[in-house]
Formats: sequence, structure tokens, C-alpha cells
Amino acid sequence: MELYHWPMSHNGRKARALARHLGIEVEEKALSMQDKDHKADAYLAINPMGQVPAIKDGDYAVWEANAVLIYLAAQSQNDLLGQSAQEWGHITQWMTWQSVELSPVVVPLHVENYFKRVRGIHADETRRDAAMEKLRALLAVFDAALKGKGYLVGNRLTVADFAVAGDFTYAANAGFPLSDFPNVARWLESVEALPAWADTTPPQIG
Ligand SMILES: N[C@@H](CCC(=O)N[C@@H](CS)C(=O)NCC(=O)O)C(=O)O
Repeated sequence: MELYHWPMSHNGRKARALARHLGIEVEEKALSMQDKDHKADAYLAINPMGQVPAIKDGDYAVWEANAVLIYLAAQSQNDLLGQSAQEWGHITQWMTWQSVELSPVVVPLHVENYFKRVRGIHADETRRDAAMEKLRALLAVFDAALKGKGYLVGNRLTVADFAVAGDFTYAANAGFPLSDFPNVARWLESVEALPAWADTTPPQIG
């Protein structure tokens, strides 16, 4: 099984971390974004969206990071996919929340607060402030959901934690206000303590 990623990619990171956490033998294939490997025909045949991560397993391919997580978790007997209809509902809820609500807010903050800063480019303050306001609203919801809980669903690690934690990969670099959301900060510390999470920390830039 091949797992296509890019070392800086927070979406690729969560797939790499889950594969390592489960001890699944995957061949990690690092693409070069600079060389536009992700837009080359050979890769578009695997993921026509031209994004990472994606998995190729024989003739089978799957892309969209959260779908990749489900495919990886389903490779072995474990309880990362939930143990009941209720857990599966909540796992899907948080994975969808990450993809539809959180990710569109996190990406502009990566750009404005981190990637532009290390390149010496001025941030677009209007874009940054709008994203930060939305992030605060989302973190308030997330923090309330984590009150009194170690993990998001069933009080144990599931694919939902991997799915959402990917978006916190650059939380410090991009200035996420985690000190105002103590349950989120505590949850993130638990995920960051996983050896597989630490092993997939992206290279620091700037
Ligand atoms: N919704 C997709 C987003 C994937 C995504 O945007 N990946 C970034 C890297 S973090 C990428 O490949 N960007 C290159 C591009 O969009 O051209 C997922 O969750 O897999």
C-alpha cells in the first residue's frame, strides 16, 4: 500500500500518523509540491483532485484525508472506528465538521499567520481577522464538546481525533488562541503524546 503525502501537509500528516499508530505497513511516497508532482498525470490518475493524501493499494485508490483514515483503520481489528451506531454517528459528525467547518478557517490562518510570515510577506489582516473570529467560534464549540472528556468520542482514541488533530498541526505557528480553550489544549496534548503523532511532526520552516 502506498501513501502519498507531502512532509509539510497537515492533511497528509494525520494519515501517516494513523498508519504508524496501527503499525500498518505503508510505503510513504513524499511528493514535491515545488516540482508539482501532485499535478502530474501519474498522480492525477490516483487522485484527480491533485491533492494529498491519497492511498494506492493495488488497483484501488482512495483520497480525501478522512476517507483515507477510515480505509486505514478498517485494515485491522481495533475500536478506532467506534463500537456502536451512536459512536459511528459522532465520529462521522466530527470528521465532517473538520472537513466542512474547521479546515476552511484553518487554511487561511496557516497562510496569513505562518507561511507569509516566514517568507517576509505582509499578512492580509482582513482575511486573517475574519478567519480568527470564525476559529474562535469553532473552538468554543469544540472546547464545550471536550469538557470532562479525554477524547472526542467514547472517551477513547478514535479516527475522529486523528481527523481533527491534523488541523492543529500548525496551531502554535499560526497563533491559534488555545490558552482560551483549555479543554482543546488538554486534548491536543494527549494526541501530541502519541508516538506516531510526534514521529510525523512536519519539518519546521522559517
Ligand atoms: N479536503 C482534502 C484537502 C487536501 C489538501 O488540500 N491537501 C493539500 C496539502 S495539506 C494539498 O494537496 N494542496 C495542494 C493543492 O490543493 O493543489 C483532504 O482532506 O484530503
